[in-house]
Amino acid sequence: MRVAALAGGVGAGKFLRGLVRVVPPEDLTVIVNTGDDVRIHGLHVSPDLDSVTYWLAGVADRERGWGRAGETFRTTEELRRFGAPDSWFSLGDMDLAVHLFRSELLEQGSSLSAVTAEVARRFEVNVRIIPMTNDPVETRMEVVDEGGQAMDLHFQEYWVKRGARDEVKAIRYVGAESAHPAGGALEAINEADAVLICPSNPVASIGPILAIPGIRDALAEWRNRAAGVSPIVGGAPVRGMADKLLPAVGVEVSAAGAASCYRGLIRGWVIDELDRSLAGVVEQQGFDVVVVPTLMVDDDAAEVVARAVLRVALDGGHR
Ligand code: FO1
Repeated sequence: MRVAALAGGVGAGKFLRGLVRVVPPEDLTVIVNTGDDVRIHGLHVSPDLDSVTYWLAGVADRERGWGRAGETFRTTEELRRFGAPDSWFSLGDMDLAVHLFRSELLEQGSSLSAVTAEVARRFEVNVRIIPMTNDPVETRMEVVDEGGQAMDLHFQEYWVKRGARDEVKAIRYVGAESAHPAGGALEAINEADAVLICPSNPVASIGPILAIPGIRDALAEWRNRAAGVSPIVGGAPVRGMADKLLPAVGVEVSAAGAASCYRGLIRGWVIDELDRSLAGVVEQQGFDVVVVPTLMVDDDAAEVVARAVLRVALDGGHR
């Protein structure tokens, strides 16, 4: 069975570990958000591509979510002592190796797709991980600070540098409208038996992927075999900033609100047991619903979620 999955960072990484217990890794293509990509100390950092790779490789830090387990931050600490302007962003010492490797290959003319495949190979990950595009796309946040000052920030400046303290007015995926899907992305969707949306932020993670011309249409065309997992449980994101970003696009912070971001794109939606009372509301929006425990505390829990979303993508909902 061939499966294509749209993915952001940590939530996707946890989920995909469950999915590869159900689907052979070589049958799985993961299309990953690159709107969060950022230049730090002159290096190309791709947080979501790296999170997906690290989780699938089994080297991710489960508590922190991003970066590698057993990581040290000596270089970042030293850069902070230097007063390096980008040292608000913590790059682990082992993680840094990936950014150096990626940046050098990109500079030599390799595509992000090629570098991503090379990194996955070195981590012995057999899943096909592809960036949503090889073109530059940047998620920008129009915000207002505590003093009423308007600012236009890179997503990582909003999230990491300023700790998501600003009020979000609008989100833009700059460059998306003229970007092309990376080679293999549309084919993976068109040829899949099931297309899945990982439990990732609909605005910061999946929104940029759907903004790449062609991807939304491909999903819509195959919506009868597509389904997603709610990243919102009990009215709050499992982790991350969806509670700040969904209201900015006029969407309620709930499993039903998150589903509404994908109306016309998927048939099925997996929600947590805590949100069972919302199942009817989600069904009224036209989705088949499956209710399971979605908190992926370990790979066994992630496998339950993976089986549930595959079931609803292929056969419809069972409550
Ligand atoms: N998140 C933080 O909150 N602080 C950091 O310093 C930080 C560094 C970082 C470095 C590499 C990487 O792959 C991810 C990193 N993240 C960090 C996570 C990242 O900012 C976001 O959580 C994702 O972009 C959202 O998907």
